[in-house]
Amino acid sequence: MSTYSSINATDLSHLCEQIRQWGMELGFQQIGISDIELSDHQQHLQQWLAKHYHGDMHYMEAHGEKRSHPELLVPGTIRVISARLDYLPDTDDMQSVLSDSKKAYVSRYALGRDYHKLMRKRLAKLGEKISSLAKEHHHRAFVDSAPVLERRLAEKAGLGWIGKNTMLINSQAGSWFFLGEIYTDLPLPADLAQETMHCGTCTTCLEDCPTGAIVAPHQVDARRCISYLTIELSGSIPEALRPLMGNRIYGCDDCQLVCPWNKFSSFTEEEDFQPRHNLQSAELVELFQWSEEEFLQRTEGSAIRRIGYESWLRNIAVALGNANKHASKNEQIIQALQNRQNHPSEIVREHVAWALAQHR
Ligand code: B12
Repeated sequence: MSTYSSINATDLSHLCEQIRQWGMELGFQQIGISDIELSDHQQHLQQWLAKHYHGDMHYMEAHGEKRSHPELLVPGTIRVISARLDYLPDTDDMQSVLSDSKKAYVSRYALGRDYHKLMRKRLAKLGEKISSLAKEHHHRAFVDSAPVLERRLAEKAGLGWIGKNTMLINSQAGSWFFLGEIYTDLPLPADLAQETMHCGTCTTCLEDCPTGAIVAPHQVDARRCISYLTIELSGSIPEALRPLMGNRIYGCDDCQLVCPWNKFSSFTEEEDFQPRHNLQSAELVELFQWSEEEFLQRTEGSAIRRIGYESWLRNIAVALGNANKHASKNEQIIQALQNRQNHPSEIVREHVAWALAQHR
């Protein structure tokens, strides 16, 4: 890029070191830099779309080649700075919540404040700091929402490998982290890409996925994934999948929980990611009783709010249908479901009727 003809290689490698240091100061655990060549994964993405694994997530097919061509999304982009932010809060044992069918399992990334804003703000700050040294620097920060192939970019930046569960896995930090990026027109030296995958012969995630959504190594059929069913899908959850969802009411962590690499993960110290309203181990019945007002108030600033009250009740109804089927003492559950039998939403009524039928 001619704009930077005045910056020499030494300046650029010094700038890279600065970027890493600023990244750590801003609370990221790791920063890596990659070029923008993504054509091999463009093919994977195309095949995934062709098989309709994206279900109703039409945004996944809506941007042409922008996802695999960063320079089409932000003209002039030649490098991507990827950042890792660990999110796992130090909560009760996750397995014990999952195996207590009266409790609600909320995926660990969603227990506290929504990560999007927090991360984008920090990336924007990092971008500003870079501009203070490279004056004509053009950049844009992304977290999740834009057509960006985040995991492949992070893999290329040396942050980990894409595992069989499709998560980006880091050999020292597991996979309980978010990714975010800065697209830049600075010709920064790229880091060494992660070339090797360390899943070996392990297929635990494929075997333990409750709904069999990991249909082959590195391929998730989102239409079966509990994360998709509880968060992305609006409307009716396919009946055949409901009994397999257990008590997972928002997202699912099973493919990370069983991953042996997660024994190397660390808990986050971010105040914003600490659980609110006891969501790490709340009772299903209690959450099902929240009014719409309570839902809106208690999920303020949380990612959960985006699914809306109707999907919230729908998801909990399914979990209540799966709760404690074999025990005789489930009156409290049946009562809670009956109280919602005449809810104005047809979706809620249908899932409540299904749940009640499970207890008959
Ligand atoms: C759409 C989406 C979903 C969908 C679809 C998931 C999926 N696997 O695609 C749903 C709603 C199901 C979902 C769920 C979750 N998601 Co999500 N999701 C995304 C999003 C927006 C796009 C992902 C994407 O591009 N999918 C397209 C497919 C084709 O890509 P892929 O599955 O990753 O497959 C890649 C490889 O496996 C490879 N590949 C594909 N086929 C083949 C075949 C072979 C043979 C080989 C070798 C390779 C290969 O190429 C693909 C492209 O690189 C990203 C953010 C972003 N903009 O990137 C977040 C993101 C991936 N999600 C994230 C998270 C945290 C989750 C959940 C853990 C949330 C939860 N607890 O419920 C679950 C995990 C489920 C899972 N195992 O993926 C994080 C992941 C961080 C990390 N450490 O990897 C991201 C990066 C968001 C973020 N900014 O942090 N998600």
